[in-house]
Amino acid sequence: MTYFETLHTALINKTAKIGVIGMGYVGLPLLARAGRVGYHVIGFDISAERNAMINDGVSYIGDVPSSDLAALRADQRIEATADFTHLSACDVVVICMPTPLNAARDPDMSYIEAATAEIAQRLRPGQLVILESTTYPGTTVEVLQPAFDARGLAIGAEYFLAFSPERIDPGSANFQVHNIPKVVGGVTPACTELTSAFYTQIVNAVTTVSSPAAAEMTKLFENIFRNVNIALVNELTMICDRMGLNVWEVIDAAATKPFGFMRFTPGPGLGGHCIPLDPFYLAWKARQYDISARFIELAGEINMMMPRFVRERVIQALNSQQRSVNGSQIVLLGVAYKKDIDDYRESPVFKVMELLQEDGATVLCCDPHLTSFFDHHNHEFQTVPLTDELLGSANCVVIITDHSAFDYEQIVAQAAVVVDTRNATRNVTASREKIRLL
Ligand code: SAJ
Repeated sequence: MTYFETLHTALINKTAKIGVIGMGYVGLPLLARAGRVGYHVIGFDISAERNAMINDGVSYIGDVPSSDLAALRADQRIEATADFTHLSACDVVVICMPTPLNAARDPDMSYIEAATAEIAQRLRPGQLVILESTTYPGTTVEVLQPAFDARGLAIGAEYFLAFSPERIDPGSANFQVHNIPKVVGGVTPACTELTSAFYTQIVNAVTTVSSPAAAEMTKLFENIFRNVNIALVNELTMICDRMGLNVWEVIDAAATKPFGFMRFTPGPGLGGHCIPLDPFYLAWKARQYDISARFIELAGEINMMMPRFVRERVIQALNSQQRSVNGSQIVLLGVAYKKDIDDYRESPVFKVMELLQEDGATVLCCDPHLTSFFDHHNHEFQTVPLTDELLGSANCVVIITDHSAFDYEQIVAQAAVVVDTRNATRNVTASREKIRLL
């Protein structure tokens, strides 16, 4: 039998051993799902703490219950290690490593390069390598393939390589690994077919495309679509402000259109580990083809204007109380980058806090999902509990994140004035004169 036939059979009958590099919010759910459908899965992470928790059947990712890990451990289907020599035992190796931006806001490929080097050292005939990390078109063929080809194996015959973007939406109640369709692009048709055969065992729909670059571009397109549409509604907010129009009324009215429209809402800025960052992976690569991704650059500029727009709203709100920002106490409600989660990466709260502090305000933060948080300089901030006393002592309250746990009736009743960047108070009827929407 050929290496292709051997691996294809092992993928279908679940005797293939799977390796997943990176036990984060993408890798751990994938490890658990692959184990659940019957594969033996080895998770690779440099964190001894994460590996120990997985091997003890204890989860640290909300989407993966500890009970699932414990059951998989009891069945000896999963294990975690920092020993990358075990990669040689894996028939499939999936890379789920971070792809952040560096200080110059260019792609930081160091995690991918490190994983590639570990795999290349141990690459053997019959292995399939899949990159899932969001990255610029060309990464799989330009960064991974040369390292693997250097081992002297023939791609598509002796080893196999593909890209399949992760689409995990942390904390989503409706979409988990098994019901998020997968896009697959292999370097050769055999690579595509084996990768499709693998994911067909673990997700409910697989779409194949003609190359890894097409799959890499697909993922960026998905997230750039969101980024530019959020920027559009943020720009509309600033225009409506000048015209004295209520942008939320306009959005609600536009959303009555049953086709050809998709609702996005303004906010204090763009947070998260995907949407603000992914577009710059494409902009960076496009420049190498002498084309500027103007939409992406413009969207980034507009989204980055929102914290200052919030500051303007606060100035207006305090002005209505005959107060200056300087010397005021301002309470920010919400640190997380979106509602009902504790993730605050790239959260706009940091820029809003910085601007108000520069104006001389004392700023306190409440977030029911966080007791403390760190800024980019690794300074730790403690959040404060939301109480009537705190609200009453504030000269202005700003809703940054529309967590469901907040009692918006209480907030409006107790606060002197509220700047609501999410229209979270839409259902509050009393004291509406205290509310300033974006
Ligand atoms: N935001 C707005 N207005 C909107 C939507 C979002 O200001 O109309 C802000 C959010 O407050 C947040 C940022 O944009 O600060 C990003 O929000 P997001 O809803 O896009 O959430 P993310 O960053 O968790 O995006 C993830 C992405 N998932 C993957 O990349 C696999 C994205 O593709 C999903 O569409 C999104 O989750 C989702 O729908 O929840």
